[in-house]
Amino acid sequence: MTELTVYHLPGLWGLKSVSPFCLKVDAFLCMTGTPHASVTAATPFGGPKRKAPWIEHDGRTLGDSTFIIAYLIDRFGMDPDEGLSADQRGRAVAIQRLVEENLYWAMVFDRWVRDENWPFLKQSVLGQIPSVVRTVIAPIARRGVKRQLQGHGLGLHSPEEIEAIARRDLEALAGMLGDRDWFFRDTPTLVDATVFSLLANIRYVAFASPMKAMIEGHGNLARHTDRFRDRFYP
Ligand SMILES: N[C@@H](CCC(=O)N[C@@H](CS)C(=O)NCC(=O)O)C(=O)O
Repeated sequence: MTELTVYHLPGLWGLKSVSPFCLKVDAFLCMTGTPHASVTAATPFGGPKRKAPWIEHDGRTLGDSTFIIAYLIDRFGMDPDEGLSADQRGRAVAIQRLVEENLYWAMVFDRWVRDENWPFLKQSVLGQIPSVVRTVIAPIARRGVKRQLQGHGLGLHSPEEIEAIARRDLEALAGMLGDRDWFFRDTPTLVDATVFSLLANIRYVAFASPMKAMIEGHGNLARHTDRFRDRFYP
């Protein structure tokens, strides 16, 4: 079997990566014990879609965390979602969309738009870029992310409106988790990795975010994040 190489954005504050999508792939690799080499990339631009994470395996390069995980399940045969019902699989997709297509952008807003977080952003997400280059490209990257936020639509809202959107998403997640340890059964599945990867990137990092207090306010979500970290990143 040829070696699997996984490229991810830098890690900090005890996290393997400050990118939720990279952390999710890493969490999948931890859950399944898939052997691999892990490479920190300074920028996402080496990836086939100019986004991180991406992998190289068997002569092919593949981007997008969901496509990567589907490929690895197919190639290595280890599926944390094995045995889930059609209803659970459907809810897993809905939760993933909530987390990755909506709540993620509230995190992006906090990190890239709030001025107080700008020094932490340069230190973490852009932390592996040589400082002379970083000075030039950091403001360009910030303008690009602001354009992405506008294109998504979230960036058209006020900070208060974004906070309200995030509050609703977190309430929904807390409601779905309830008093269970994991979303669907007594062992973690992929959706637990997906939720962990974003919530850990809010809770355990130096970025200021109103979502930190919201998560603490939902004890079950805070405990879920700690539980996943303690199990897979002791
Ligand atoms: N749908 C993709 C999203 C990946 C993504 O947005 N990665 C971010 C880092 S968290 C990125 O590389 N952004 C760079 C950019 O958009 O220019 C996945 O699941 O991998």
